[in-house]
Amino acid sequence: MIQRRTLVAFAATALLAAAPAFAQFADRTIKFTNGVNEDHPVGVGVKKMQEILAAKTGGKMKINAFWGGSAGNDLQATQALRAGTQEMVCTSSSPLVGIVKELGVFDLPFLFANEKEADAVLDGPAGVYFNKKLEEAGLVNLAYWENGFRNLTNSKRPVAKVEDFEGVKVRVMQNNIFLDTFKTLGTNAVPMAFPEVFTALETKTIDGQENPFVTIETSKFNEVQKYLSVTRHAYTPFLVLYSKKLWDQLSPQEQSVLREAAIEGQKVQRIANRQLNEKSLASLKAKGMVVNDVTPAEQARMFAKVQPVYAKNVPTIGADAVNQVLDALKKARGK
Ligand code: KDG
Repeated sequence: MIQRRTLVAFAATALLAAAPAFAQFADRTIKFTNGVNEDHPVGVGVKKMQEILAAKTGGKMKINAFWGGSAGNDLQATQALRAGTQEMVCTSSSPLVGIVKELGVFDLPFLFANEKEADAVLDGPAGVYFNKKLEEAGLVNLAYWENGFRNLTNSKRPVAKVEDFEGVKVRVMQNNIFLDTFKTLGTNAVPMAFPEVFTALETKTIDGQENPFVTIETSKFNEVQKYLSVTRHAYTPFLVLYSKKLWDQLSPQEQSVLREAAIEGQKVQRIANRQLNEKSLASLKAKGMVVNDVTPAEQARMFAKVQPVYAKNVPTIGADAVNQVLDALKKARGK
């Protein structure tokens, strides 16, 4: 029978032994914002980050997450990071093209065919290239998480062929390439921050929007949208950004544990997003959305119609950035 005083002495020794292990971490509460709700797989990634920080820093570094755009939209948050007044944001790359124009390559329509290609580009040298551009803008990208393949919802009609886009008032992200793409397809495209979308749909200020199935479901767009058309017209990455001004104030150990946490978060977030993708589609159907596929032939017609978007925007994005992605794509496709 171990004496109680022996156990207490052992525990005290263990704590004293551990104390120096966490000495290099300061008490920090990291503000993390994004536009999706906590039941989106971004929540799975954040939970994993919180677990790792708790274990590796003895609970000294904590993430305080704000969901559903409650603490501002992606662009506002990103500017706060650049100013050094907020630590982190998980944001789509699209609204940041005014800050890092090269990110526009990810908005080119029908760029990626599947998640495997997206991972190959983002997790390879091209991803490093964009991370350097982000750092020059005061933003440290800790990892690429997944928003996913985007599909159109609207309250007017099924969109099964190019002509069906005509006249639909579609919200797009605050991004010139999405604006060009949806205008070229014939819609009345309206740029708008994500947190405003649900109300705009509810009040019929707009007819439609476009997002991955998981975002459509976790943002409850099915409550204000009738039609879901599986266009898969673009793949959007999430950036897990840290303010460089605040990053530079961290110790090497603190920086290292944050990078580790974000990469572990990436692994579980991508898996959760892909597992939930098909479940969300089934759930949206069960909740009454009228879902239509778009045939490969019609997708090809859509792609052909938006070719001018490439010609118009590639010079602005920059040939270097575009070639980084196209070269990585060729490699991923075994060409
Ligand atoms: O913070 C992330 C959200 O804002 C994200 O869902 C962005 O896909 C997006 C959109 O349509 O704005």
